Amino acid sequence: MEWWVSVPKVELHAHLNGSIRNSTLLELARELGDKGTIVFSDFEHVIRKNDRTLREVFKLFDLIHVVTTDHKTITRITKEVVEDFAAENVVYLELRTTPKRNDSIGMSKRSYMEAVVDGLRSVSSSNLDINFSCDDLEKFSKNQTKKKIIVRLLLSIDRRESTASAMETVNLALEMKDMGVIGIDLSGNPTVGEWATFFPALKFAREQGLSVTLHCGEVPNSVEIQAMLDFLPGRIGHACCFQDEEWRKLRSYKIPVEICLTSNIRTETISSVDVHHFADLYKENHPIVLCTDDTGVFSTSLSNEYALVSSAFGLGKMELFELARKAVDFIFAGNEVKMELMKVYESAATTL
Ligand code: 6MZ
Repeated sequence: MEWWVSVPKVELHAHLNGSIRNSTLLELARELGDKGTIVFSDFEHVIRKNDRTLREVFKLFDLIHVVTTDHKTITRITKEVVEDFAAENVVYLELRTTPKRNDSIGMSKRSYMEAVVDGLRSVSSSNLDINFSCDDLEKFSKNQTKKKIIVRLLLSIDRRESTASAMETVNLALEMKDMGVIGIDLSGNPTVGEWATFFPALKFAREQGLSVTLHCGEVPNSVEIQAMLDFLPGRIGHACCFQDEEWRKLRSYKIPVEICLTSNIRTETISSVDVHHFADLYKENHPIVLCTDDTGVFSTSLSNEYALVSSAFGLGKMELFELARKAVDFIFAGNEVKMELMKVYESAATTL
């Protein structure tokens, strides 16, 4: 097994519907093709395409949502995505997803999220133990026989949503705190929507004790990027299209950055890995965490992202281990979970 696979890892930026296995996506599409709901060959062509611009990625998400958005499927993909992360030794996962309403199949944002939680519940098996609620952490940490993964949920607000819809998502997150929901993410096509639309809901979320992470700077937009940084989110994702003033704010506010190398390169948000801002942020010791974004859509894995950092920037084993370990500082879960993860890294350090 490659070393990066065996090292314990923390994943903080993973979108549920972007992390579906290709095999599952094709199976679901084939079923809908057989029913005549979609044309399977068109779908297959898009799924199998490797390089996509940012615009094409969002078209793909709309297509993915056509085949995944019913309760049974949401439960299934949640289970599979968690199992896939656990299989490559992700020990803590913050999984984000956009609660969806679809009246034609009786789906509300709440029932969508309940289907996600059902998926988490169904993960436990003979060789894998999951913890997704703070209540059971003590019992979970005592069980030493199985592989373990701690999962917490972030609810995403899609940039296509209105203020009222964003507020509904925040209220849902508050209602579902005891089911492992700990925060809010703002994501979706960065060329759509206005910061002012989401700001009231994000501000309310933070006032109510939820953590907030923002997709920030996937496209150039100085006014929005600066407003986002001044909001002082708990973390931001991407930070690709920053100007000098935005870098200055990011550094002075010390906002942790979720780095998604493969995603940024595949969507051509960054022209090549050697000019990626990872290098500068890493050298300056700015808080960063390696993440996947969408393992399915970008055919990557967290281990692959660590391997990429090693080959592109020449980081050795100890440096990569430290990078993985430091991610614990930036998780949104509380101290109890942090302590648990610190124990995992202490024990892993003895085997280096
Ligand atoms: C912005 C992204 C994204 O929520 O249906 N999403 N938003 N930038 C990205 N980088 C390329 N990757 C994924 O997962 C899919 C949704 O996550 C957001 C988009 O809103 C996409 O529709 P869920 O589980």
